[in-house]
Amino acid sequence: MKIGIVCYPTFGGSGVVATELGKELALKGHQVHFITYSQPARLDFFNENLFYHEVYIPSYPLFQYPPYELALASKMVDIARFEKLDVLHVHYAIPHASAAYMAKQILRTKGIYIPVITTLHGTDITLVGKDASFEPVVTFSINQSDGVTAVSESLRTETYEFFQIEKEIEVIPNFIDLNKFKRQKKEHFRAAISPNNEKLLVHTSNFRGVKRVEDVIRIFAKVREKISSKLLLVGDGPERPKMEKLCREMKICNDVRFLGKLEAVEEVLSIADLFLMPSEKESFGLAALEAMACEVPVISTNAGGIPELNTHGVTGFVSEVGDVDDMVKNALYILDDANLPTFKANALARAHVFDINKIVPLYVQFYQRIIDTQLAETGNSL
Ligand code: GMT
Repeated sequence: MKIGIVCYPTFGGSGVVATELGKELALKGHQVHFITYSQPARLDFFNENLFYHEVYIPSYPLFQYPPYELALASKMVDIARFEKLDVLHVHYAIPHASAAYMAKQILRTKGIYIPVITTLHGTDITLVGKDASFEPVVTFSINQSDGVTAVSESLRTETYEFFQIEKEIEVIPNFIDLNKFKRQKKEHFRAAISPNNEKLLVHTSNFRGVKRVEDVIRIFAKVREKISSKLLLVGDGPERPKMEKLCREMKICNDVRFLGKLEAVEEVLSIADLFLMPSEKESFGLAALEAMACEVPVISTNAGGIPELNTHGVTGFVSEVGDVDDMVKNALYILDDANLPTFKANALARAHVFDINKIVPLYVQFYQRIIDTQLAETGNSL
């Protein structure tokens, strides 16, 4: 199959999922063409089936806002036409689904029929997409997609609740490469970070408001009063300066490390005892799955799709958004040496449900179904 993948090239969840999906499809013999504005962060190896096409946006003094969507649609037309793509798979509705709709219409005028599949990732529905500035376009472009997937049941439900969607939405959950994300022996690293065998709590995110990093720090400060522990914060984003200030005010800087953006997150997760995800919104919680694959139990909220991943009382605990005290109580329970090994083993077992080898074939089957449906329809109309 020849597949065009459109995504954000950043470290964010949707870009990571799209890139890992493309890499795996290429390894399985499919030809994959990434179309985006810069090299995807995790597109880090050579394979004869992988191609990357950069979207170039010409600048002109008239443009206060350079029209990325138009440049993207033109690039999709070009690649679909000349590479003879079988399917175009766009990740994150805004603006990829509407740009794909435009590309599809242009291709039709040239007698080329290419099915478009849109994968909804979260904030494209739960936050940004709901804004009146985008809602009509998001609704239209989802309905115009030939296939639609969502990364959790919760996101599927929320999409139907908020938007007038006529399409069937298929849930294909996110996945994990268990060969990459596995607990590695990093004793020297652990000894350097927690020299007195303090417990290690970890949080990774893009430090945006919805992640509630302040709750991470407040949970940690209270846990630290009961158990000697350290906190590692991976990632960067708009909330970071405020969080650094908070740590200084709380006088806990000696036990908190801001590590910034890291490629090898699995190395940090390999020395962790507990992962904190107190998010206000989270359609799936890929960062928690990465932690679980490294045998790290999860303290999270019950927001969005997280409970579909983090099983309460088994792989960790889920609490109401903002209930810091409950999350502290649960964290202390897990960190008890009598409980920790069981939670670690359960977290790993649950991660296996989302094994890349089980989930990626679901996408291939979905592509084939949508391609066959479209062939039947266009075949009939020709
Ligand atoms: O969390 C973010 O802000 C990044 C965002 C993205 O689209 O890059 O992540 C969303 O997609 C991920 C991959 O499907 C999910 O694991 C995240 O839960 C989801 N984030 C939210 O819903 C806030």
